[in-house]
Amino acid sequence: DQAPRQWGVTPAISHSLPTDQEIKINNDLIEELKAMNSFESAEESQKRVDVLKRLQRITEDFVKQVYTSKNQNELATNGAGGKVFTYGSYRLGVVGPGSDIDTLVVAPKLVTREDFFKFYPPLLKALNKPNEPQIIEELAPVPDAFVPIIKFVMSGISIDLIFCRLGVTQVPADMSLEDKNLLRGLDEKELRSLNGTRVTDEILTLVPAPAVFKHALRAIKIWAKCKAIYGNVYGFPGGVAWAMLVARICQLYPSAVSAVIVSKFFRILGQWAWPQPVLLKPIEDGPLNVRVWNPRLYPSDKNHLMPIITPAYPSMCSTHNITPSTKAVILGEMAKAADIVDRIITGKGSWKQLFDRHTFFTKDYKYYLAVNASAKEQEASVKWSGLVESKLRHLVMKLEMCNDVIASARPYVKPFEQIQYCKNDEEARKIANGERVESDPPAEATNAATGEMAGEVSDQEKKDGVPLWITTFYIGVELVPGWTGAVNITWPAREFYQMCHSWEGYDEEVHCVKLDLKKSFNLPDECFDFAKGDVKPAKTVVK
Ligand code: 3AT
Ligand code: MN
Ligand code: MN
Repeated sequence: DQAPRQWGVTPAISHSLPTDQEIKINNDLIEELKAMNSFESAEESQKRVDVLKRLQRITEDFVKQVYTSKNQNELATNGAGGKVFTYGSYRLGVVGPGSDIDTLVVAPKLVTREDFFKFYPPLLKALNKPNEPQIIEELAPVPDAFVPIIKFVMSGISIDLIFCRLGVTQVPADMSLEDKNLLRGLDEKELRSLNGTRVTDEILTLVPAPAVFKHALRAIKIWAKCKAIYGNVYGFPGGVAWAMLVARICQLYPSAVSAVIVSKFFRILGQWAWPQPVLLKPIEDGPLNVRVWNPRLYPSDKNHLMPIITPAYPSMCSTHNITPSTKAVILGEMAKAADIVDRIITGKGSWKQLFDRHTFFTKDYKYYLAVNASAKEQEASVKWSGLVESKLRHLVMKLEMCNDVIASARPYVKPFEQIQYCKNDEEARKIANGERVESDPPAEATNAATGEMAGEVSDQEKKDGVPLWITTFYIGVELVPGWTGAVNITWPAREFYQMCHSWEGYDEEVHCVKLDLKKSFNLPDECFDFAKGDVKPAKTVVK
């Protein structure tokens, strides 16, 4: 007999085939995923396939146009090719009804990023014909982003389109991005653009049974979102990190069904010897002069608390944002989930219990710090709120340094957006700074998640008013037990303001950031999903 193949860096824990009971519980899990609307319909999946086919044709036209504009001969032009790759949840096979498609355009070396931003958007716009339903909507190129991107909606599906050129003369339809020598000569933006596809492609080759992996990952992603522990910028694992964790468990149980993977997931990772890294394969060396994750070489890599390492060269830590407090929250949720899943596996509980909604706003804290980032223009607001968001976990750490008063602090993983129409600039300034104004201006609070309007604003008021785009982030604040004095956050606030204000794009005429410490019963409605049964905390009357 041949020994079974080893997946990953250690031998499997068990090669056991599933029992009848496990198969039944796995079917229950799939049913629960369906009930939670995790899967989309066959028509919706077909629509994604059609959209991608269309993007492939546009990509070939795009490359040809660039070649022609650079006076290339017909032979070179016709052979140049161009290919659309995917990454993100679509590539991993876990898209749900609301997911976007994350796509990467790869072109031969003659085609530059500037060409991409010059030629590609007009080709998209050309799909829209007068007096017909618009195929392309919300077209938004962002050439100066960390990863330059064109965002748009095509046939109703959100698309993130990024670009990379390779040092080759042809990009044929069967091109693969596996060869790390393709990375030679690329700039940092190109390397970052290529990374998503290379990592997701490789994850899929490193799991024994992709279908088992995909269902287990769907379950874990829903669980992490229900517990509000999903989101890289906030100090929690993001989609790719959760995928790698699931993949590692699949490697340890190559013959298991998804339900068993989910149950082992919480025990094994909840008791993992962190900061020992989670690896899907040995870390590779490569041809570039770039950093590969190595705690023995780089002191900053040694600080990673729960390192989850991407498999594709150059390997990186996908979880460098995790802090001591988010780590504690993640491990706490894993321990609770492990107990729940033990009951499910032995037939004493149901999957629904695993996906209970968090109680972040309804129960968990008495104090909440609202971080309001506001701007007078929409475009400025997008960048500014992103900047403030990226500094939040530093604020959390600063809050936790006030450990005579604050026991712990935890960021909520989603921003809330609203537009307020103010009477004039002076009022806008006051509102941005959290000062009281005589009469509250009408607020058009659009809940980012539901799209619901909180208040009606007449068109006249909109026309006359000065719009203020406000994005609010919340941090739950737990005080030291027995603390009854004032909660003074002057120092962390000052440090945080300084950090935000030192952004190179900061303009005090346009941007404002303001902290506002609230008691739980003063939280606004936007924090609650009443349809899901949330009950707002009430003010307790002391007798
Ligand atoms: P959805 O099904 O789309 O909700 P997803 O995992 O595809 O889940 P995203 O589309 O947000 O999530 O992200 C796909 C990948 O794009 C994940 C990450 O590698 C990259 N990415 C997303 N947002 C950022 C960002 N702000 N900075 C850098 N990379 C990002
Ligand atoms: Mn996506
Ligand atoms: Mn995306």
